[in-house]
Amino acid sequence: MSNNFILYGSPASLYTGKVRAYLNYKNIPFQEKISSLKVYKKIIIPNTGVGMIPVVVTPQGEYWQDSSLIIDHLETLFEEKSVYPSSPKQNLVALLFELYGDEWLRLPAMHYRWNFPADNLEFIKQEFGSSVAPGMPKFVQRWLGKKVVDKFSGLVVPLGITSKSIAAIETWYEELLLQLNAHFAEHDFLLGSCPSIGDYGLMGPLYAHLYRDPYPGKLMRTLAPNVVAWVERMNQAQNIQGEFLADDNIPSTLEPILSRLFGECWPALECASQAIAQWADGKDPGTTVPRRLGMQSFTIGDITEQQMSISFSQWMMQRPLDFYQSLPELQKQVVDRYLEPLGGKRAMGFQPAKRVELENYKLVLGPNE
Ligand SMILES: N[C@@H](CCC(=O)N[C@@H](CS)C(=O)NCC(=O)O)C(=O)O
Repeated sequence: MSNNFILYGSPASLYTGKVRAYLNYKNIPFQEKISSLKVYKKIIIPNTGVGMIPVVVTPQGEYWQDSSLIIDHLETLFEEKSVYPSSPKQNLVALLFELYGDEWLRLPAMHYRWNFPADNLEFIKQEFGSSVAPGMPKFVQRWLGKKVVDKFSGLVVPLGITSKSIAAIETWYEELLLQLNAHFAEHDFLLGSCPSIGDYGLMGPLYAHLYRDPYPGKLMRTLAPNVVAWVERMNQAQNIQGEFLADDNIPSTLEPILSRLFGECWPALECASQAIAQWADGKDPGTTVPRRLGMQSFTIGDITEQQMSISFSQWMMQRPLDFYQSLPELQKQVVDRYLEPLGGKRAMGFQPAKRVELENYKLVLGPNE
């Protein structure tokens, strides 16, 4: 039996980019295999029951899906160079950035991939075509690629990326690029000279869509060369032996980013959580939660728009909340003093009315409190 892990995914996939960079950093022996239609049919769906990537298969033949779970499982097997800082503020901030990358940077990622067809569409069709049907004739790839294009581009408006919100999304994303550019002028990674789980969260959208796709790639290279350098560092971190900043320090360059996280992303997460609570009324623990639960409002800058309520977001939100709740009182007070001016103290007091869990690759209602 091979000692290698297998990563099933594709170059254009957001969450595959997160896991691939992590596997490289940790020097975990792995082989990447394209998640072609055949692989979905013969391997991914029969073994996980869901049509999602990335999937990691262990040398023992276990299947793992969900980028955060994959990383957490691997952290227990490969303890060196942990991506979880051991000090409270840094670990919380790392988990918040992971959440931001996974759940909120989807907006610019999807906008810049799908709303610039003159620059992107041919590239992306080809990418999808060659992932879905590698080795097949070009006309088959184009036909199958178009089906995947239709599926994902069809999500743009339901995600809330509309003529009303696009200007605000672009203004916010350009501001974020400049803020990260200033940050990476001083630091190699978010929290020092080695990557944390927060870097991996950001890496998904900032690599697969916003660095690789032609239009946003140009934008990133123009506005934020230090972010480009960080993306490249993230993908080639095999030999990095850095450390997190001393004394639980958080660079001040991250503060404006965290303020917008708490001001804009967090209220949307709370809405998603309320949608679960409403839906869950009278249902038993263990019941599968639908992936989408109606529509909800969200605000970016001075624009309020509607988007579908994504139930999985609450699972991501529980990660920083659980960590915060697990802190001893004295550490909580230190963290609170840091979070208060950023709007994060109130946010950390939020308690989902119904918890969710991942069971057999699906989101289910957690046990009653
Ligand atoms: N939370 C999951 C999200 C995975 C995910 O949404 N993957 C995308 C590709 S990047 C996918 O497979 N989407 C298919 C679908 O949503 O049906 C993770 O972190 O692994």
